[in-house]
Amino acid sequence: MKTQQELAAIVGKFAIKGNIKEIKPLGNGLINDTFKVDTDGPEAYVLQRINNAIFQDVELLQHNIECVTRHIRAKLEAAGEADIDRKVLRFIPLKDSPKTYWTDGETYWRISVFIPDALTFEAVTPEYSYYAGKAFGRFEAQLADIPDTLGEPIPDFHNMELRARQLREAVAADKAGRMADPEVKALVGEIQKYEEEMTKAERLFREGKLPKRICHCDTKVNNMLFDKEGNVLCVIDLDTIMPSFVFSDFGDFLRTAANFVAEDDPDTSKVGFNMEIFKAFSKGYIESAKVFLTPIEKDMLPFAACLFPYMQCVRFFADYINGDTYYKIKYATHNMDRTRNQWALFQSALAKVPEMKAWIESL
Ligand code: GN1
Ligand code: MG
Repeated sequence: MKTQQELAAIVGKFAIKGNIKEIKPLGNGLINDTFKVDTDGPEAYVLQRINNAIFQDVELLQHNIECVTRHIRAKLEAAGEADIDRKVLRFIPLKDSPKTYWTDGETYWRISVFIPDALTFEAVTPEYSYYAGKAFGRFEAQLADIPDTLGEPIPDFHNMELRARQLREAVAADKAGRMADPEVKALVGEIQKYEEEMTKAERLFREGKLPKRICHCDTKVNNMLFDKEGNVLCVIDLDTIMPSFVFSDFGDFLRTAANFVAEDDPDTSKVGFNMEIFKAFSKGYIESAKVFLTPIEKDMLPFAACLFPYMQCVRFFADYINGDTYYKIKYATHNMDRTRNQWALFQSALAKVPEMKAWIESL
């Protein structure tokens, strides 16, 4: 952990306006460390330590983010939008270079302008889900004609074949001795029964039937800023923007927003897939995304709603079996609770596929 003085020295590398008044922790992401920097100048800032164990190519990552924010800003300007600084993130360059990150060779840092009077939520109503759906569909539509080439900051991030393989590798290595637990062993078997079905998007891609598009790939409900009236201001947490199936954004939003409880609630009897949220979100999403969505993408949206609880279950479970090296945990069995929760959500979503299909067809 860095001291206040050390954090202030890092902030001092960037071309911010004003003097630092206070630096305090912000939000609850599982990967990066985030702080709010208050100043005596006109704006406050968000300081982030980029987790470079996970994002190993920070240069590429910031390149992606700069291209995306520049492109969206240009679109907003062309559309004559007001208040653009609240609708797209703005990263601050260093004092002595145009780069938007600083490193001491070990840790990596960046600063963006803090968007004032914005709200984030860990849970949303159907009405807000509808706005969120419109916003993510619009985000993808805005990026459809980006001229730059974007890389994959985490290669094959949402590739289910890779995630299934990583689970198999974790089980085989059993680094933390957790395979001795009969519950763990049984759940591995249950999960693998669905592997064939849940990896079908990758096969369709190889057959040339399913496209990849620039997606956000971390559309958890708390990665979106709303204003006080419920309008979506912008999407944050842009590290994972990369070419992916549209299922990524559609599925990961519902994974968090349509669960009746948080992703780590240990009481699985409360977990379930909320169809009201699904209906509102998919309506909004399709309204904005219909300009580019192909029939196969649209038909597979119920699949996406199942894929993401499944994939996240596999990812949390592999991390648990590996001895908790990826996600931040607050207690020893945190990843196991997350795994059980996502498994229960997957089961609930699966049971609702016919209802989801009927709704999507009606839109
Ligand atoms: C991580 O950083 P955060 O908390 O927004 C993870 C997502 C997972 C999520 C699960 C780079 O997101 O993929 O869905 O935790 N991000 C990365 O809560 O792995
Ligand atoms: Mg986040």
